Amino acid sequence: MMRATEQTPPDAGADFVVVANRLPVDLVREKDGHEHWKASPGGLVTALESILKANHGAWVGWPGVADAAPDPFDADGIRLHSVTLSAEDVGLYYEGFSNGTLWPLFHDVVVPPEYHREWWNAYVAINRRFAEATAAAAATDATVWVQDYQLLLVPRLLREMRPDLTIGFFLHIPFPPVELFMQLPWRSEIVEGMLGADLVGFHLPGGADNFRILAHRLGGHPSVRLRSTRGRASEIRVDDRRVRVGAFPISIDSASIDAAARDRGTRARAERLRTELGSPEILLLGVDRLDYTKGIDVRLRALEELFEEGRLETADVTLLQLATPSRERVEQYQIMRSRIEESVGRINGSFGEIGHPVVTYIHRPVPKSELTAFYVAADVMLVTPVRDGMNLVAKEYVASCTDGEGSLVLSEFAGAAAELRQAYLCNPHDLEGVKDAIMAAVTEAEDDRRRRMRALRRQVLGNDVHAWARRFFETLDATSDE
Ligand code: ADQ
Repeated sequence: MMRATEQTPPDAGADFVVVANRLPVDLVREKDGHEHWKASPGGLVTALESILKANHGAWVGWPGVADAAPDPFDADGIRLHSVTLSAEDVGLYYEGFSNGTLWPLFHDVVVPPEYHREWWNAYVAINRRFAEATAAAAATDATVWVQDYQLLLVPRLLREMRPDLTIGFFLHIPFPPVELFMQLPWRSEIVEGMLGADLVGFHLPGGADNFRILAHRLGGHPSVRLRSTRGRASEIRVDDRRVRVGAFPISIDSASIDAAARDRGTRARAERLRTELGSPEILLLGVDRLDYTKGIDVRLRALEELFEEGRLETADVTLLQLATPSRERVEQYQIMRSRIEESVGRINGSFGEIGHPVVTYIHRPVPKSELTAFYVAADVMLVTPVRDGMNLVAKEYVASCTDGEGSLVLSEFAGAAAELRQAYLCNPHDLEGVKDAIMAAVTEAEDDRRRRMRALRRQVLGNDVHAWARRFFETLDATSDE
């Protein structure tokens, strides 16, 4: 990887800069052909909004449309700087290296990662483009927070361009075991890229441990040394710098979801929804991006067998599965989508009645307010990923169970399982175990179910996304002060 050249800070840069693959906006095209940018509030925006506004904050990212090159503009009080990507860039850097190589590799190789040099070359070039845009947007001594697996090289590139900056990096997906990571032809470059940050954060201590070992083996600096854990994050010495490494489990805006779930309109919508679904005795719910890591197939197979074995009565039970379209041009996603849709068809063909499918499948995104009503309506939430960094859906469901009713079936392979110990935990590779967890969630005595939900709600309401961001920044500040 070529070294980047040092740059002079801009005169009027931002003191705090978030760098993420996507800007928090969508391009909206009106019926009359008029186009405009609309803020798309995700979890990260919610977490960082107050810090961004209080610190002349800026956000650097791709606006989500090939070749779009808007000048810097403001959305909801945040300055947005676009990184322009051509359709070819998107194919190679985003769909290719990010989602065809890193995503499956970091999710325990659930589908085979592909290693292509042209994908890698594009990834390097585009990471450099993000680093340059950030260097141009950040004021002297600013703090920069780089997000996720699409930008693993940015911390180092940015440090070479702008040694004055304090740089944090957070990975939203799992960091894989050493033996799997070692498959990557560009493993040293990736680890060195991440080591450019002052603080490298993961959801779980396991990911942080994997990274520490790899940094030691592949860091490429003769002086990479590990120090014993102190407090929240342990440190790695890279030449004369210290890099902190730690676990920061992300969360949700629990209070606002709790409030939305208590809203009268939401509750009325939840009631109507149950009626529209044929007033089932038990409503099971799945909410996912349509992704092969999410284990939608696992829960469909479990349900099919429970029906076949007569452990669940089809007259009593309905599954509502919401699956947001995702990465539709990546081949593995097309294969998975047709498999899932085939299963839904098979289950309804075998067990549904006219006017009463046992699985209702919606392949569209749902507005947030509607989603909360779905959570409120559900009796049992099924979260069965084969691998997931955290899984916010599990936490959103818990925050929506304001009356203390509702059961969460949760895969042990979701990061959320480390905190949500009172869920009905299951191993998604053990189909009998998944079936037993669903049955326990459906049949356990009400007192026990409520006791579990109380514990889950204490966890989720007591640890929200604001606390997550605060913990990360306090640790980052402490690192740069030293
Ligand atoms: P994701 O893989 O996208 O995130 P998740 O954490 O569940 O997974 O977040 C999905 C978000 O999209 C949730 O806020 C959910 O409400 C929303 N969503 C999902 N399906 C939807 C639908 N049909 N309609 C509307 N909204 C829908 C990545 C990692 C996760 C990690 C997060 C945050 O893969 O492991 O938890 O980042 O770090």
